[in-house]
Amino acid sequence: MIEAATDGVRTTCAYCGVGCGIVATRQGDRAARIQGDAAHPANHGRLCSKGTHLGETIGLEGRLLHPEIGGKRASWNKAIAHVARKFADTIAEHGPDSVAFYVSGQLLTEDYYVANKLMKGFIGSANIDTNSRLCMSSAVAGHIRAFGEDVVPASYEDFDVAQLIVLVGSNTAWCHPVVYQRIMAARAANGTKIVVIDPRRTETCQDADLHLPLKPGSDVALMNGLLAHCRAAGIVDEAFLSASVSTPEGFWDALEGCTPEATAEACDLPLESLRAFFDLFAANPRTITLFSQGINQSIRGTDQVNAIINVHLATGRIGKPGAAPFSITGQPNAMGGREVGGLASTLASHMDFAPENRDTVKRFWSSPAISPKPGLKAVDLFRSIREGRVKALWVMATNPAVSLPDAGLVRDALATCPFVAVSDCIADTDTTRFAHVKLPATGWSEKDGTVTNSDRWISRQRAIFPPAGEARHDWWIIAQVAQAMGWRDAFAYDSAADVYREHARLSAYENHGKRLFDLSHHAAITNAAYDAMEPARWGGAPFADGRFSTPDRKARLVPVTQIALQNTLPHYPMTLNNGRYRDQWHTMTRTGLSPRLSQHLREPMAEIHPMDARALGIADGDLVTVSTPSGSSVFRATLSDGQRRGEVFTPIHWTDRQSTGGRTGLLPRPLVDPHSGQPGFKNTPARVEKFAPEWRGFVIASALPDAIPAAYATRVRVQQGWLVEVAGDGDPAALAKALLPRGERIESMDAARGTLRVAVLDQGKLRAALYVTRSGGLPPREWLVAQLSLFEASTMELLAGRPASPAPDRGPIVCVCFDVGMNTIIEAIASQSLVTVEQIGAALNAGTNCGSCRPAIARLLADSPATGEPVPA
Ligand SMILES: Nc1nc2c(c(=O)[nH]1)N[C@H]1C(S)=C(S)[C@@H](COP(=O)(O)OP(=O)(O)OC[C@H]3O[C@@H](n4cnc5c(=O)[nH]c(N)nc54)[C@H](O)[C@@H]3O)O[C@H]1N2
Ligand SMILES: Nc1nc2c(c(=O)[nH]1)N[C@H]1C(S)=C(S)[C@@H](COP(=O)(O)OP(=O)(O)OC[C@H]3O[C@@H](n4cnc5c(=O)[nH]c(N)nc54)[C@H](O)[C@@H]3O)O[C@H]1N2
Ligand code: SF4
Ligand SMILES: [Mo]
Repeated sequence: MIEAATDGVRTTCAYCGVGCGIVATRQGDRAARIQGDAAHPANHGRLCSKGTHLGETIGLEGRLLHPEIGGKRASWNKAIAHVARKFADTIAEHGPDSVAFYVSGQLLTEDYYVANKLMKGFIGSANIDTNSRLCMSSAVAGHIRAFGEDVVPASYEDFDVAQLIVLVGSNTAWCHPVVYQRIMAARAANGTKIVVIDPRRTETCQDADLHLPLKPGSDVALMNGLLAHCRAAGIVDEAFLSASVSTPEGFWDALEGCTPEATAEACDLPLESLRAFFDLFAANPRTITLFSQGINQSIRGTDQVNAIINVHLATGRIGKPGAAPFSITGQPNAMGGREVGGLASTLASHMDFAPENRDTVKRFWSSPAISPKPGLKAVDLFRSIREGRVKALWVMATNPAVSLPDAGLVRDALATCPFVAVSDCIADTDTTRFAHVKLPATGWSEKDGTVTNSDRWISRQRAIFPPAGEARHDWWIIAQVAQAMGWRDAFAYDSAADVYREHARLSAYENHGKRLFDLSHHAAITNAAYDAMEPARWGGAPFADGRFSTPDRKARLVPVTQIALQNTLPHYPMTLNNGRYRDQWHTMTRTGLSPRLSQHLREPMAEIHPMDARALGIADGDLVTVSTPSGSSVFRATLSDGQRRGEVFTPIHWTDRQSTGGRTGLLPRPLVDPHSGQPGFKNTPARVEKFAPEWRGFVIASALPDAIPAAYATRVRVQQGWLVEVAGDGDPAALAKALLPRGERIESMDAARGTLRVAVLDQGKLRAALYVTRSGGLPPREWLVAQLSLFEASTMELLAGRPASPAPDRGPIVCVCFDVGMNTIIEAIASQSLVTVEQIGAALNAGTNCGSCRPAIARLLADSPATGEPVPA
């Protein structure tokens, strides 16, 4: 039932690295109809829930509409001159390495290119790092070690012909939903086998043949065990190894102890599951191993990446249709950032800081001062700011006050840094609160340029609307500052096309086949051709000829060994794992605006195994404090046997802007991988304790003040306003006073039960309401949320928190496209004897639009007593 369109503006989704094509049809000033682009090779018309509901995030709410200096509105001329002067003065006094940019995989390639050129070629420092350091840098380091170049040797078409797809440390069903649907389609058509390797049983496991819930951080042991098994089973490709791979001395000897038994023990997995995996691997040569943050975000991330690549190289499962290691990218332009060299450790255009590359790039840019060496990586960069060595910082398109590990230290750094400029499209984020200068950037629906997705398709993002207020494109802002710093000619770009041409020329410059990344076909692209550009993939089928980007053209097997990770500490006996929710994007500055997307999971939950919960005296729905050596925060506990014992999982999305609880960003340690500098977000020693507030409750309101005075408060968007879950001590009347607007007030209080209920009406319409209890229950949220801004409910109903004749409770919303709740689905399964996801779709529409909830529906089917079959563990 996907509706795909071809008329309208053809652009690319704002969110993940799947890179789905979108057709947006403008409807009025700031509204657009969003549909999948049937002609786009990444999605063929499909969109997930986030893409489908982009329309709810393109209004002007919360936008930064004009530049600000010191919190006051300023003209662009003044703001640009101010930033240029601060940077120039700091450089003059303290040298080029005293300034830095911290940028993002959410910049377009053109923005990224100009920022990188300014810092590395003109300021002459490589202190430009990107949030991709937190995301892909271990994959980059692993690729360079194995292939001599950061190339992802896979494409989505490989899923269509693979026999086996192994998903390692990737919750694909939630984080790359359209890729997941493609995998499911391949499975339906060809019987493709699916194995998921993840400590948690996620929705990605729903249709898997096998789930290996390994001990966190034991992926090297698992892959080494697999490799040893491949050798024992005689499926090592000796011909490929001798022609195309160099094998270091002693490589195989080091794997001798990696028996299935030792591996099962190291990974804490049942031997039979492990053998089942090894057998599947041996039997299915066309294998894709897709991996993401469960692999990259570890202090052994680079070794984990090479452990996976080793298996593929040794079995010759690379450079052939349906066979490859596949590092899937997270952000919409993570790949584009790698192409321009946006990391502090790369120079430009897939070149490093080797003298010949520096010479090439310097001549190409006619630049005065090419950086002699790599710059500071993100975690070190913020440490240097904290220590006063870096004194001027420009943050673009990222929210480091939330997303870097040890956010407390990062906030100290931002607070003490003598000069901080932030380019964002949103006015008030946890990071813009530290900015001396705020620069308004155009947002997704206004931007114009290119992005590169996970499988190397370069696609256009095109504007649907003119820029909001005085917002400007990021490349323009950077080029203006560069010009004001004196580099007029080198940054005299007229358009995004102008920048793109230069970027394409650099990729081809003195390349001579040394690097696969080569856009010579676009070096002279005209403005018109750029405007009309269809998605274009670079790199063809990488390594199909068995030749790699190393000097001897051979790939490298990299010896890696499992080390014991310190996942617990004396006062922190559990391990914190964390990651993403299906319908929220990072720090929620955009998805948080969408009432529909906020329906899926309305609170930051701490998922705990029921046995651990029992031992800690925690019941489902209790509040809990999760503490680590870096900080602590309160979450709502949810018990799940899909968690390993000893582990707790929390979402990364809630920030100070939404909440006083659920702040995962405060918890991870700032420990990094030694090769890539990527933080080990995924496993942090932690302690979980019951948090017992005197009262708990919730607030619905059409508007809210910035700060909510409660020990625990987490907010999400609902139609017409906000829903805030709260808990705290003392007199809840103080909360009512702080949160509820003036108006006609109706109130009920029951001192014995400790309940307080207040509703505020304005000319008969419900404006806000508060429901608090000390020991009793609370009314369901859905009906009340639906009453906001309506005349309908009676005083009696409002105070009761439910209608006089209640409709059945739908339960938590599963399908956000058609508003179908869990209870409705469970009821339909039972009463209509439904046994397939398709039948549920036919009966209720659920799962028939974007399809993001299909794994959740499958889970409800599996759990239903009538149809259920347990998922293999
Ligand atoms: N809905 C949504 N989608 C997104 C994003 C978003 O914010 N929201 N962000 C995008 C971005 S930038 C990125 S980088 C991607 C991330 O996409 P994913 O990598 O799929 O996302 P995560 O949820 O961070 O982590 C994936 C899994 O790693 C597992 N894991 C933890 N420790 C280990 C371990 O030791 N070994 C193994 N094998 N697995 C482990 C976790 O249990 C988790 O299920 O998602 C992109 N897509
Ligand atoms: N604990 C923990 N921390 C993590 C992770 C984890 O798994 N666990 N994952 C890490 C990963 S993989 C990633 S990618 C990061 C993401 O972390 P961040 O990059 O900090 O998260 P976002 O919320 O995407 O921040 C993007 C910011 O850019 C703004 N923005 C959007 N578009 C534009 C634009 O075009 N121009 C400008 N100038 N601004 C724009 C948005 O409003 C927002 O403020 O988080 C990392 N941090
Ligand atoms: S999978 Fe979803 S979030 Fe990712 S690009 Fe496609 S529509 Fe956007
Ligand atoms: Mo990411």
